[in-house]
Amino acid sequence: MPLTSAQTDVAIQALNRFAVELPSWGFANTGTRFGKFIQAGAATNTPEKIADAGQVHQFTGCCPTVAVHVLWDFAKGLADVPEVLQVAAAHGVAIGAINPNVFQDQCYKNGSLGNPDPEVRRMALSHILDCVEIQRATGSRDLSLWFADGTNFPGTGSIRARKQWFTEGLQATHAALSGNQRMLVEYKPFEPAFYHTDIADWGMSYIYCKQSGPRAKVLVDTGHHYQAQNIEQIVAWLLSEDMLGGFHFNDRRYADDDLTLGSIDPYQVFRIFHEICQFAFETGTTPDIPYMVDQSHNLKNKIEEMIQTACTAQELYLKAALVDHATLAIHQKSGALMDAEECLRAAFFTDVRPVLREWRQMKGMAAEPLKAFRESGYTAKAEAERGARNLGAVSSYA
Ligand code: PSV
Ligand code: MN
Repeated sequence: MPLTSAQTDVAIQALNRFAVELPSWGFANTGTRFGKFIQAGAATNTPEKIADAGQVHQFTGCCPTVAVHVLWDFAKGLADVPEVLQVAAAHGVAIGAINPNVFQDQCYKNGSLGNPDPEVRRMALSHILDCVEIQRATGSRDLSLWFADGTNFPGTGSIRARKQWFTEGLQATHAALSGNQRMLVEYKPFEPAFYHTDIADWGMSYIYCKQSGPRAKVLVDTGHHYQAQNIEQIVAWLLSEDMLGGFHFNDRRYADDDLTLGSIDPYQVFRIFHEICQFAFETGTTPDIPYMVDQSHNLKNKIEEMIQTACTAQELYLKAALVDHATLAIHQKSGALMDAEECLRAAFFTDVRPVLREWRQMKGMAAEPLKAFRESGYTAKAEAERGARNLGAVSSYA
């Protein structure tokens, strides 16, 4: 059934406000710890990553910002900021969340802010504070903190001492923020630490944020939950506590494995968006939530995969926006279970692709982003320009 004109209006408004941030690290060749499959056209440096993100925005119209990972994108630290800003502007995007990296250097073997060695904790904090300066220089609102900290074997670390060190490090980070700056604290139940992680779930993140101050909010990475966990309930709670800082979107079948958003369970993503849209309806507000992609693909063409992700996010957000919130509230109050659930199902099964095509055309874009990108010839050009650099690193590429 085609949308009514009232539904079309709701859909257009939803599309006008919806944006999703791309990760710079999703455009370079990456792999699993078992191997790396090189793509000849993948980005080989930060300007290329930003250029590729610009392509995704150009064809989808909903990805105006790019999250950056400091060690991977700002090798020279603050000195790199002017070039990064200039490249971003040239490609029609802005710099989004700043991600410190306190996990890959050798000194972090036993952790960063949770390391028993005070000198390592000091180095980690110093890197994070440098990132706050970069955040200030790029004008980014959010500092996005993820820690690989934890232990691998029972008894090998003091869980409570590490908690205290984290509290101190996060409070010191918070103290450095000013203006509209915020810090987002991400949680993850395991990997790379396989016995305990220092910020394992949303409750731990919530406590650290509360102890740090009002600029600290919880970041929900959809891949960082145990099987069967009710993520939308976590989202609803964080919303009601004004503690939802943002999202890292990806999907997973078993554990955090960076699968494409919605590729395994689109209804899960819809239910998350539904909690947000229902909250907006009930409170008469539009929560300002950064939706960020955190995926890094080894096998699919990286730009195509990001286009697919952005379109999926738009479709699922749109479906959630189309839930008849007023009717749902009546059914919830009267205990009409079937009717309430059907409100969600009706929206979820609505084909929103026609109105999405219409919106794109209204904005001067091609109706089918993936097709248009493929026809643009960008991949062939990138392969020609970057192939030698990418393939030079591999001896057995066939
Ligand atoms: C860790 O798994 C994580 O989700 C963090 O957000 C990192 O910044 C990102 O992935 C790195 O790919
Ligand atoms: Mn993440």
